[in-house]
Order: sequence, then C-alpha cells, then structure tokens
Amino acid sequence: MNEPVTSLIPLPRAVTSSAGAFRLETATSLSADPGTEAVSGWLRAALGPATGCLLSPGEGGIRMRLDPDLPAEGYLLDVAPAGVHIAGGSAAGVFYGAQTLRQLLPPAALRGAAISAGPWEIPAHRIADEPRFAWRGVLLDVARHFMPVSDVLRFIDLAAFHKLNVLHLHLTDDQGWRIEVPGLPRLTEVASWRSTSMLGSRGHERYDGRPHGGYYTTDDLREIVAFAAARHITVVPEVDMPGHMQAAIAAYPELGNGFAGPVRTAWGISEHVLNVGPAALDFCRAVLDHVCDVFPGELIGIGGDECPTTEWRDSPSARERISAEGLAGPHELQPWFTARLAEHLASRGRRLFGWDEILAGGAPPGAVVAAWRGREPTTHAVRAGHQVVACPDIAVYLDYRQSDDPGEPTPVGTRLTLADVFAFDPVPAGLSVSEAALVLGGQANVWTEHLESARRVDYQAFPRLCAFAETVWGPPERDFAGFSARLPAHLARLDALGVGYRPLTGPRPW
Ligand code: TNX
Repeated sequence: MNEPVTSLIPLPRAVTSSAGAFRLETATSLSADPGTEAVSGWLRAALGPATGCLLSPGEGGIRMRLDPDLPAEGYLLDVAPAGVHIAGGSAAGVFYGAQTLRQLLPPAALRGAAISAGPWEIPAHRIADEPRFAWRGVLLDVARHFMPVSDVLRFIDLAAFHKLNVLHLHLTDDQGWRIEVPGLPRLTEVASWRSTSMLGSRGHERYDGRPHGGYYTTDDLREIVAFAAARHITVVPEVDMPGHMQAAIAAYPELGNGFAGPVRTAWGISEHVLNVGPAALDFCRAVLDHVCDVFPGELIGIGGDECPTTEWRDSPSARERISAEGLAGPHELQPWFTARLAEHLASRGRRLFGWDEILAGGAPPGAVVAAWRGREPTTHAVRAGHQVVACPDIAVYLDYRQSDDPGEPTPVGTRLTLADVFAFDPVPAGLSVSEAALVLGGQANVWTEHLESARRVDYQAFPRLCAFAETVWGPPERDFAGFSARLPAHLARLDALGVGYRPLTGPRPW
C-alpha cells in the first residue's frame, strides 16, 4: 500500500486498496446530498486555498451523502479513478470521511496558501471506519493563561483533524476568570487580571511573575461554539466551583469567607473558596444561566475539584448552612452545594459535569464524572452508576513532561511519554460489560500553568494528542510500532499545518 493510506492517524478500521488513483483538479466538482451541505462547505474552504480546486457544486467528482445503515459517526470512503464517494451515518461521519480525505492528499494541501500545483492524487482504495468511543475529548485551560480566540479556533481545528469531538473549556480558576457575565462587571474588570508578584519557585512550581489577563466576550464564546459545531466538536464549558474561585472572590469579596486579597498569582490550590451561602449560590446560578445561554450542549461543567474545607471550619456563614441543612460538618457542604447546582441545571434541561471529587458524599443522579486522580475514580464512578470520562493524570495530562531530559521546557508532573499516552485505555481492567458501557470515552487535559502561548501548547500537545486520538478512536488492540511507523508522514502534515510539536528526537533547547 502507498504512504498516505498507511500513515493515517487515527488508524482507520479497515482499508482495501485497488488499482489507479483519483486526481483532484481545478474542474473537480463536489456534490452534497441533503444533510451534508455544511460538511461540503467546510471541505471546500479547507482545500481551496492550498490546492486551487474550488470544488464547485456538480456531479462526477466528489460526492457526499448520508447512509442511515452506517454507525452514527462512521463513514465509508471510496476513492476510485472516476470519483470519490463519502458516505456517513450522520453529518459527523461524513465530516470524518472528509478529514481522512485531507490526510490522504499531499501535505501541501493542508497549507493556508498554494505553494504547489499538485498533482493532488489519491491512490484508489476503500476505507470503512468508525470510532470506538462517543467522547473523544481534550481539555484546554484558558484560565491559567488566556488564549486569544484565534488560538482557540486553531486548537479546535487541530483537534477535529484528529477526529476528536469534545472541547472541555476550563474557563475560570483561582488565577483568572475568562468570561463576561452580564450584570457582574467586576468579573471582567477585576477577576480577569492578575498582577506581578511571586517570582521564583516552590517545589516544581515555577511562577513567571508576569501580569496577565484577558477574557472572552459573549460574542467571542458564541464564535467558539459555532466554529466547533461546524467541526462536529461540542464545547463543554466549565466554571470551577466552589473551590478554584479566588479570582471571583477577589472581584466580589462577599462570595468568600473574609478573604480580601487579589486574584491569585501563584499556581497550586487556593484555600479561599466560596462561602456557599444564599448570595454565593445566587451568583453561581446567575453565572450558570448565562453559560447555558451561550453553550447549547447538554453538559455544563461546575468543576468541583480540589476544594479545601479549611475556611469552612471557622466561617459563620458555613456554620449557619451546616446547621440549617442538618449537615454533619464542613465536609458535607460541597456535596450539598453540588446537588443545588445539579437541580438548577436540571431545571434548564442540562446535566452537571464535574471532576471526580464530586463522588465524595454522593454525586447528584445523572451527573457525568471526569475521572482524573489516577485510574481508580473511573471504576468508582461507574460502580456508583455514573457515566464517566476517563482522563487519569498519570496517562493523559499533556502538561506533564514528555521525558526526563533536563531540557524539557515544562519539567512538571510525572513523565508521560508518547508511548505512555498511546498505551492509555479509557476502560480500566476489571469492569463488567454494563459498567464498561458507562465509560463514555477519554479526554486528554492541557493545563496551562506553564504554557503561556499557543506555541507552548503545541509543544506539549503534539504529537501526544495524535497518540491519544488513536486511543479513543481506534480499537483496544493497538500497536505502538505501527503508530511510530505512521507518525513521520503525519508530522509532515502537522508541519504543513504550522504546528510547533515536540520533535521525536528530543526537546528543543528553550
Ligand atoms: C490538577 S485536574 C488540577 C488542575 C491543575 C493540574 C495540573 C484537576 C481537576 N485539577 O487545577 O492545573 O492538576 O496538572
């Protein structure tokens, strides 16, 4: 078989080769059957600038259509000398077939402008493909370091290129609040900015000591949602509460337990948390109402991770809440609070999505859990009857260092090599069939304490995100040698797309 077909990432289910090749030419037409028009528009825009092939509507070149007999996200891609035929179980399936088509063309077809006149040839073959998991996610932390909208859109494009379908957007944290909320102006005036301080380091934490900030307007967020939707990616927003809230408390001290300081300038976990009184709950409901208006997906993230109870031990409002609700102590405040948020989301037809800490004391029924603290919480979540997204830090935290080489630019976390990420399986050993069915899929998390630019995000995310894509798209039996053999040709695609990935030979001397 030829190189593009044998270097696809993620690896398709089944490929059969035949004789001849299809040649994309200036006159090649594209016909889109009902339900595939949007995908055809996207493919035209994706291929036009670099190939000069405008793919005008018409018969006889590339044809897209829906086929209800195919799996929802599955596709059949038939490349013959006379034409290309993409059939999908849904528009998403057709979109994945079209993404595969992009990978099959010479890498120059992926550039933003024409540097080659072709020929744009694809050897004849047939691919039958479908994903293993419904949730193929990636988290982007835009709270620790704000990323301009254009960088977020580019990241979405790269995720879609690897057939991922969820962007978990971490929008708020101790170190910054990144969304405009009508009626709460101090969130963007105060909570979105942090000032210089805390130069130096503590343990492996390195502080950059730089002022930093930024936020997304409502129109920015709507653009992100629409751009992602056009690439069959659902954006799952997260507003982290009741911990990781220092930025909001800096803006509105009445939400806290007496803390009157600034937006946090150190990494790590703040002990300044929400006071979970009526005013704080009203604030959270107002923020979630706005988030529900902007993000149409069913799941809304409320975070829930790493919430120290230190302040709740002495806070009058926490004590009042504990006695009014008949709770056994401060440790029962977070589950009580999470249950109120779940009720509020349910009243708006949405479901709560939270980190595995929400399992402590019982997560609200119907909540979807992001299991991050190693492998055990995935099992815990399904045994408690919850759907779960597996994102164990020890397997898929892309902020973690890629080798033990002292030259790695972000030497944090445990070492997580390309091979380690490739070996990830979202379903832990020992689950029954019905338990395993609750594992929606997996997610790679890009935390950005140490990634202050799109370039640094590229470096941490690639090529490990390519390996991750295969763990959630492909079957459980995987072969790292085969993946490694396909990777160089795929890196040529990333070069054409302008991705600043980590070279396979070792770290860059930064
Ligand atoms: C833990 S994962 C966190 C994040 C940090 C990350 C750093 C999770 C729910 N919480 O706040 O950014 O570790 O690797």
